[in-house]
Amino acid sequence: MPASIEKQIEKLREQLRYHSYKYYVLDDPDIPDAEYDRLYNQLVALEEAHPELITADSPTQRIGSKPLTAFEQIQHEIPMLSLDNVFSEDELQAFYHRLQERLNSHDEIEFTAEPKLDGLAISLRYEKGLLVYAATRGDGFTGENVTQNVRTMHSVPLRLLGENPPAVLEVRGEVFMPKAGFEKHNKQARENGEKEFANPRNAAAGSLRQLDPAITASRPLSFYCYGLGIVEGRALAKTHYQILQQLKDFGLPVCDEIKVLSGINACLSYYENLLNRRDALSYDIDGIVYKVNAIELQERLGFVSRAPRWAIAHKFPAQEEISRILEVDFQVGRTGAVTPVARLEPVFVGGVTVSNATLHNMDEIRRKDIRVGDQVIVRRAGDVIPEVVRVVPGSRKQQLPEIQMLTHCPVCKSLIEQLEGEAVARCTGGLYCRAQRAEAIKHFASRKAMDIDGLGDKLVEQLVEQKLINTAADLYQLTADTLASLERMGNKSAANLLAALEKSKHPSLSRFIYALGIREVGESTALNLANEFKTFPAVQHATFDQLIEVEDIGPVVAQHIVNFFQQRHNLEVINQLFAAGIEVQGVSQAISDNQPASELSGKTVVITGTLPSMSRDEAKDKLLAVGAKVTGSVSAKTDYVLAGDKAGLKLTKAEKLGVQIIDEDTMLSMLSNK
Ligand code: D41
Repeated sequence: MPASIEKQIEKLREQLRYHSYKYYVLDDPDIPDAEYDRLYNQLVALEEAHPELITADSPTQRIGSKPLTAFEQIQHEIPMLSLDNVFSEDELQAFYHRLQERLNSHDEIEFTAEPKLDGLAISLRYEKGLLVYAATRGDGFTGENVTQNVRTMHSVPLRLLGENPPAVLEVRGEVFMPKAGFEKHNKQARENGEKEFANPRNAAAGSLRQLDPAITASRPLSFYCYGLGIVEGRALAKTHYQILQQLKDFGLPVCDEIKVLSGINACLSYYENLLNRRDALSYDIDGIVYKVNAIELQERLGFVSRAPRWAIAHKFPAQEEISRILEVDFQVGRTGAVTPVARLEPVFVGGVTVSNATLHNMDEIRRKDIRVGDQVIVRRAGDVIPEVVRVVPGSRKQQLPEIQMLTHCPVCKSLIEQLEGEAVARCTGGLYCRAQRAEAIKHFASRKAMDIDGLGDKLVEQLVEQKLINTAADLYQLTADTLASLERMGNKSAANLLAALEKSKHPSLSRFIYALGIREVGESTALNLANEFKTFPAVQHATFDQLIEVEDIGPVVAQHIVNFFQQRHNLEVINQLFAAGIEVQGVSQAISDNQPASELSGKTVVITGTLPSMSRDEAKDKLLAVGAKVTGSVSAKTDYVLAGDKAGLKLTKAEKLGVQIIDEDTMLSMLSNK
């Protein structure tokens, strides 16, 4: 056996341990993952060629053991204590005063403050620097041997780093599942129809108590140390904080939020600070643990029953509580989304009393099988809207009917639509629905839509709130007096706004379509529609089959368009807009383009017969381009009939009604006349 192979193997192991430490403990990797993998694979190859050189502490030996049939019991040589709790500032003050009394001193006491991780407590035993076992806390005296599982966790070193770790070192800490891993695991479980974890704490416990270590290895578990058990062979530092730093130097992970603080006020500000940042942390915490920092003082203070006198957990308000669903209502948001909302028996959760919680959408209600009358777990985390997490298992004592989505909007009575594959149901009331009005009008007035200068969001909200407008069409009924009576609106701005409204009355077809705020009809879809259908009535009456032929329009958008124009309310608003003097320019234009004006702009023209130099379609395009309307039949509203060869009935009718008849040449010269 060449000595160099052994050396090579040992060197690779050292490198891998060091890089794991940088990555998992210091969160500061030196090398990219791919380089780590390369080193790892080199080691695997060497060990395969020389299996006699494999040792249990090799980085390749994290997984490999066979599933167990049961967990062995392990006695903790030094019991794992429990922690007393306080829930308020007053209780914390009382704790502090007890300490001062016992220590017979009025000096400020120094503490470490650490986040209280929501996971599972374990004890790791290292002998001569090697991990010999890992045990759960159990009842504090006897736990379960979970060594196989803990070995799969990359943040737990199989061999300690540094020159002289104690001959025996027991390290206590918390195993937890970071939020991201928890979410990911639950998403996968949901997709595979498997059971989800109720919270990260259950996830950590469930993952660690697997008989098959391969399952544990697939779970994203982390670990932070917070204390010691037995230490033999050498003394560690004299304060809790310094000891944690020593553990970190041995390659063990320590939470980097841990701070040394002096006195109670510093503890309270640490608490407030972390409570505010709770949601931003990558792991769940349920409070703060304060520990007297000096080991000497800890020893003087000692224990009561099973908890140390020198430590206390200051709990955060619970983010989950149990309540009951009294009723389910539906709310319409500003975009028309219809959201089921649970009315609850009031419950104190996350620091406030909650009596409403979102149920998100019908899919969520079905998935969680929530019914009126159920006992449920309500969650309020930070500033997030309270939600119903799930039904309390086994709490339903009688059959309850399923919750049904409404068919019509509770605000405007328009049809509610829910498209295939979409979770969100929506009110189709658009411009008409009071819940959506302000948003719809803001959109209508916006720069890329009707471009009404001076009609900002604030003003729209004011107008809607004071019921001065109900729909976009009402904008055109506003008077100088009404406007001038508004807050922060002088005569001058009122006049400017009226002028802007007047100016907006001749939108291009694409702008007008866009301005209607049809779901998923943005600028470019509006332009495609205008290009395809040329006139507003053609768009309005387009069938589903015609619509899906248009560039970039699929069945979903086509259905939105059809639904929009089927709503009587929407048609009313559109008619009011026309009645108010909106004249849609009859052809597609890029939204920023201006229409060239001509003598024929805005006129209604009927084309008949064969034209000498162009097809009827070409003539139509020319007319539409200047904003003329081209219709199919002659009536009293027709301004001109463009007649070519073999013009038949339409010409006769025009003569009868006295409609002016023009030929191609006349049309061409009129087109360029302003
Ligand atoms: O983060 C924690 N969950 C945590 C738990 C912590 N940061 N410190 C702790 N310190 C102790 C003492 C003071 C008894 C060593 C603890 C726990 N105990 C603990 N975890 C579960 C039971 C007790």
